[in-house]
Amino acid sequence: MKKILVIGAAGQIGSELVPYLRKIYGDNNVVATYNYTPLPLELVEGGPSEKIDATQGVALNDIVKKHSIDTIFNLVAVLSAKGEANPQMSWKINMDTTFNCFEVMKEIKGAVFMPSSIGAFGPTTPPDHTPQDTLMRPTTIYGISKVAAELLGDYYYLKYGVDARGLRYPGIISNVTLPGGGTTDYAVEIYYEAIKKKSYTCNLSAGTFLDMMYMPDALRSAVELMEADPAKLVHRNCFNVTSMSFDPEMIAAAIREHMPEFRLEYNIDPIKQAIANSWPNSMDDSAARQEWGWKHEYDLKTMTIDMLEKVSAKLKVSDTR
Ligand code: AKB
Repeated sequence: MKKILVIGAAGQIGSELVPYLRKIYGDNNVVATYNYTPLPLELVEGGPSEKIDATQGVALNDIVKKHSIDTIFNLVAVLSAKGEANPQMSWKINMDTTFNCFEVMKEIKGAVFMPSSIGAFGPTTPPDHTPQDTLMRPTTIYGISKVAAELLGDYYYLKYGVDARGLRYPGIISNVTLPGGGTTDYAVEIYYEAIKKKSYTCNLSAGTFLDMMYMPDALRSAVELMEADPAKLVHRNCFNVTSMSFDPEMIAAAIREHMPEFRLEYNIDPIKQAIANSWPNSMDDSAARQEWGWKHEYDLKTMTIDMLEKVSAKLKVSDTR
């Protein structure tokens, strides 16, 4: 059985990935770590946890040894928009953590899951059906750190035998933990505001198409990639994966199917808009589909039904507290 360390377990993906992994691999085999943001109680009570600053290699090494870890899921990242506010801090956190994960796992030839992003692409990348292997010259510090991390993953695999694998995630939409500091965050906020106010002011313009994915597909894709037969992997770091591509008008129309009075307005954030304009409209993820059988389950319609139901229930619960 794998012994897994999840770094960044309090974040949007980590807070759902930890219980998902614990169900598959056993509660005691998945160690949840956090640094500044405390873990939700459910994660603390559900299995082992540690507070750690993963930018410190010695501290990370100690935790890996203490729990006999053989696999790391590294979810620490300062996202795209937040990164532009403090590029130096973003680079340090994103890169030091990534580098330390690979360094620590090189001794034991362990495995590292590293999420990359649509943010790894840039304005010179072909924007439609963006190929798996293509020009990658991102213009954000986040994107630059993602490309560097992808290359490091291949390097540590080739040079040291670290089983490094990763996905280029699109915007992830979820109803448990809010994202923070991303360019695609609007696609989560819109559901919360629709339920609270029946209207939303979007900071990206109509016609801004971006790839997106619902959290259940994001969790499943990470595990399926890490369980994939290595002999079948032509690529490793990292695979394009997507479930849908839409613009703000399309997500608003999907919400209006259930809430005809929903209103969408715009107040463009120039920094986020410039970032979104530099990213693909839609990725080609056929390499993931061919090499390890990736298949999305949720589309815009089915995700919207589930989001409206789950977020409504969540907001009703918090209203009565
Ligand atoms: C962001 O918007 O920065 C992230 C991402 C697409 O990587 N959600």
